[in-house]
Amino acid sequence: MRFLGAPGSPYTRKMRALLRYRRIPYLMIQQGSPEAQGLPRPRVPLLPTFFLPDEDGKEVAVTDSTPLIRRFEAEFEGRGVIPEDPVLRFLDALLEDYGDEWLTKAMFHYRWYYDADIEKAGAVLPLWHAVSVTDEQLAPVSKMIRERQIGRLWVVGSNETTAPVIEQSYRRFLRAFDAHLQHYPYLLGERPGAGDFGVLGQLTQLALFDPTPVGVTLEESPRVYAWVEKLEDSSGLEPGPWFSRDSIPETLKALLCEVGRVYPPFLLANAQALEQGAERVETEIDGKPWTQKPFPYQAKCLRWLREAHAGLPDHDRASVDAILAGTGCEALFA
Ligand SMILES: N[C@@H](CCC(=O)N[C@@H](CS)C(=O)NCC(=O)O)C(=O)O
Repeated sequence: MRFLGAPGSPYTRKMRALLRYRRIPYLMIQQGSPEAQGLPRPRVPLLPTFFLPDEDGKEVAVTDSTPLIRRFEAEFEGRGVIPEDPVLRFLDALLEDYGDEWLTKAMFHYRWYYDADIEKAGAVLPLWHAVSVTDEQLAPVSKMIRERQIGRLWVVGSNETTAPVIEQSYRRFLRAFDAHLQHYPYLLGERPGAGDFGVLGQLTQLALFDPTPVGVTLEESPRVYAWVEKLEDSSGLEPGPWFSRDSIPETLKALLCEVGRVYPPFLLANAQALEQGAERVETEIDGKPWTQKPFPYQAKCLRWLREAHAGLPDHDRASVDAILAGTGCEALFA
């Protein structure tokens, strides 16, 4: 299995950690390296890009970690990350989506909002492409990357209005996750699910790389920091059981409350803005104003979550609804 990736890409780290845990052998080709030349290109260039056979056995470029995890689940036996119980499977998908689509706001925001983070990322990111460049060669590339990425902050909705919402939600997430980890090693019990890898991907940057959120993480939860480094290579882990649907602990419900506090209001307002062809999403999240350009991909995320919810057998959906009742997540399916 070959893929193109970079250490500063949270979705690369998500998938690399997944492959390690699943004991699927891989080659990671570094973005910008000589080995990366001549590789097939995906329609939308995103990291990580996997190179996998299509129906005719021809190697093609494939992106998007969430469906890739499902594909690998079917193609490789053992150490699966998708729970068999449809109720747990649904919770896992919701948590993965929150990691991928909400925590990424914190990740991108912190990296390109404060000077110390901009400085570090601008200096280090281009060096991952080629370590042996001169400082003279590096300087203009760092400048270009900084300007380009700061210019993209709007994509995730980071701006002066939303900064406090993003930052407070990251702190609350850390506290809720810390409380959970005091009793259970993973989101859904004794084994990591796709949701753990979604959250992990963003945390490899927030907890380990960017100075401002690294500081926040250590202040709020050294435990979360430790969890990230541990899960990143869990090839040696012998996993235990998932939670049972009838014994979802309070600490997981508290995490779902944090998800429900911020993510559904965003998804719903985003979808509505797109439907109405509005220029901006204007809403309130956590009692504070939120404004950003609509994000079409996240309208798809809402649709997928709704399809998964609607596709549950009635008694399973009732169990999911009972677990989500009062968390705020139920608003997604109202
Ligand atoms: N939904 C995709 C998101 C992947 C993604 O957004 N990757 C980022 C880097 S972490 C990217 O390639 N952005 C475009 C760029 O940097 O040019 C996934 O789950 O794989």
